[in-house]
Amino acid sequence: MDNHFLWGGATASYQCEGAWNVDEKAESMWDHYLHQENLENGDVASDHYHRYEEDIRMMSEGGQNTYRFSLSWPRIIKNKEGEINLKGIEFYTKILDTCKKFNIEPFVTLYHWDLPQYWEEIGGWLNHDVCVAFAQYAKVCFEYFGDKISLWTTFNEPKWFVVNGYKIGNYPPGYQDTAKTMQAAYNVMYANSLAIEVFREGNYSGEIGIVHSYTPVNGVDDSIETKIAMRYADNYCNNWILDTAALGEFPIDLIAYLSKSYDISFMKPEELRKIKQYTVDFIGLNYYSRTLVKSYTEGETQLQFNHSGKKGESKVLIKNWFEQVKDPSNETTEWDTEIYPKGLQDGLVEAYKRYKLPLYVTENGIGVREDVSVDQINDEYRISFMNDHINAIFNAIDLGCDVRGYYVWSPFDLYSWKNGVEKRYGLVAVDFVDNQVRKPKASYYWFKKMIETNGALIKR
Ligand code: GCO
Repeated sequence: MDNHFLWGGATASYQCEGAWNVDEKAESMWDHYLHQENLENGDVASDHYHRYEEDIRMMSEGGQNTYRFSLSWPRIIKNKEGEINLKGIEFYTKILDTCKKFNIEPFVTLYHWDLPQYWEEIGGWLNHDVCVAFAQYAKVCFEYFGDKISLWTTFNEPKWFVVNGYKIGNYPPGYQDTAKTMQAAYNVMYANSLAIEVFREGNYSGEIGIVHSYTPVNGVDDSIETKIAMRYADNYCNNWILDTAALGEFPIDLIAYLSKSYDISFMKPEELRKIKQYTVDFIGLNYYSRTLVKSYTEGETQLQFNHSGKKGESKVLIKNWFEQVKDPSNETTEWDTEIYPKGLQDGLVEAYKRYKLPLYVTENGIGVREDVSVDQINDEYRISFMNDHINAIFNAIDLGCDVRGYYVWSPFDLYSWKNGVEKRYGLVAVDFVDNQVRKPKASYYWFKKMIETNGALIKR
């Protein structure tokens, strides 16, 4: 491992900050949706808004040299007229200064799903104007924080927030509509190119990328039918984001297929030219599991998503594309996610071959129900999960991939979207009931030692 390799953890503003209406922060679409549905929410979450200093200090004491976090658009921009909230600017300036104080390299996401509600009210990602608004918000961030940040990303996991929000309907805004899904997907990818344009035109220092929930696609056999299913699955799961962000083109066969049934006239030639021109410098891959497929047989296929959804809850019906299956011989998490470290190696190799860009593993971790009241939390399962996935990264590096960092999800326990706080990913336990007390788990000390020994601790 070279000495510049980044080792750290990743969070998202909504999942850790809390302080949802503090210091003139505007409401986000998640605040609004969870309040309205009366579901467990992130109003307080890990109270990182008030405890960031302790959290960042613990990262540094845990040997980590980087922190991936997101900026909250509604904390920074008060309204659709673009008024800047200086208190929001002040908060992130303090976070960045604290990172500096503890020698932690910030890796910053502009959008991790918390769209301002004032935009959602006028159509959100279905309203084309939001693309320009996103680029303007990005410019505010580049201007205020540009000298403190050298690794930026535009969007976190477009696939998840678009597919869950517009097709499955279990995330806000809760649509189940393919035409809307396509429109939102297009607007997000166009907004990505506009933000990159602002970054390039402004000559800000550093690099800008995108973060994708990468799931390499495997087939159940070598048949031609399975290969066709794999191609559909790969387009659907990966390529519409990464080909577009990195190569500047939506996958041509996907567009051809969709245009048979849907009106895609919203894809304007001049905008497609912009998408072609403004592509990313690097790719962040979030890896939780792979996708195993077979060809579609008959009837309606149920494609089951196993990330960020409880067992059997998040499903989408896709006709004639592919069928997702499970390999029963592999272990799964309590949330039914197949544990498959080899997929991370395959994904890195595949992405590097296809895009030839530097890669970061921007999220990887295991969500578990844990008793954090005990004195010492022995999360051996997390240690073994991390060991095997870091080993997969080492294998990919040995095979020639340019991988530059690893971010565990998450450095401390967070609120997990629709799963609330019972799904814990952290290296540090947060007592959500009693005073938000932080307590390192065994995995925290293991990670520290692993970093200090530069990976020598990894069982290969
Ligand atoms: C969870 C997840 C995370 C988040 C993350 C995705 O918290 O439940 O599994 O991976 O969803 O926000 O980027």
